[in-house]
Amino acid sequence: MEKKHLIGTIFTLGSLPVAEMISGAGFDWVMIDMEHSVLSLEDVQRALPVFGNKILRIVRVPCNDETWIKRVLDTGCDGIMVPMVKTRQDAEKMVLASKYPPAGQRSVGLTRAHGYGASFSEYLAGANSDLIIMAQIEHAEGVQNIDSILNVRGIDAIFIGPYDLSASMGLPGQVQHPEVIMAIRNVKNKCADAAMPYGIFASGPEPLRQEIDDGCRYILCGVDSSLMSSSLRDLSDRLHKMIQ
Ligand code: 3PY
Ligand code: MG
Repeated sequence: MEKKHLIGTIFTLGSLPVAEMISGAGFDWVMIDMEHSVLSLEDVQRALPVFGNKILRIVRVPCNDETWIKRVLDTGCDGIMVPMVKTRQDAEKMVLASKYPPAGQRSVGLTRAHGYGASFSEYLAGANSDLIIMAQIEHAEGVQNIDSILNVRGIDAIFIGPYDLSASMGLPGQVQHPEVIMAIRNVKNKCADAAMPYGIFASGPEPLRQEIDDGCRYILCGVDSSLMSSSLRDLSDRLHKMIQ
């Protein structure tokens, strides 16, 4: 039976053992973040086989750009997340860059995604339907234009970014502010009406209880670097207390 909720976390460190740890920890998906990290395309391509194919590997591209989208898809990831989709035009642009003709304008290469040639025809035949194309709604303008964005064919999921959304509303970091919560609720309701799967990020698990109850499909929690940093600080604090 297909899972209703997919749990994931964010990979930014580029370390192959960290990729192995994330996929071994039982997550359903990972967001490999090229927007807020120093990850190179080579880092991403090296990490993909280490994650393996039991975990859905979605790469967040640095921006809504045709060149980035084609190069990232050519690494052989399972899909992309495009930040800051604010208008119908933004949504159309990302879909055109993500789909091979006739649905779009993705250029045809011969890369890791195509098994370096061995699975060229199969990849071309399946890419438009199999790859997961996520649009991030994380700006007040995107919330305002959600109806027209949802009308663009070829988007597989909406991903809500509470941090950028709160910043665009003049409330940076205040992701629990009632106005931010109301804007998020609006997007969630529209997604539900359009039968569009959606996802959301939280830095820790607590607020995600509600999201699970509300039907969120792509649950995203934590960032590898901050998980490691907070465990290290916690360990150090506890040891310091013992020697006082
Ligand atoms: C945000 O909250 O802005 C995000 O992009 C989370 O991934
Ligand atoms: Mg963001």
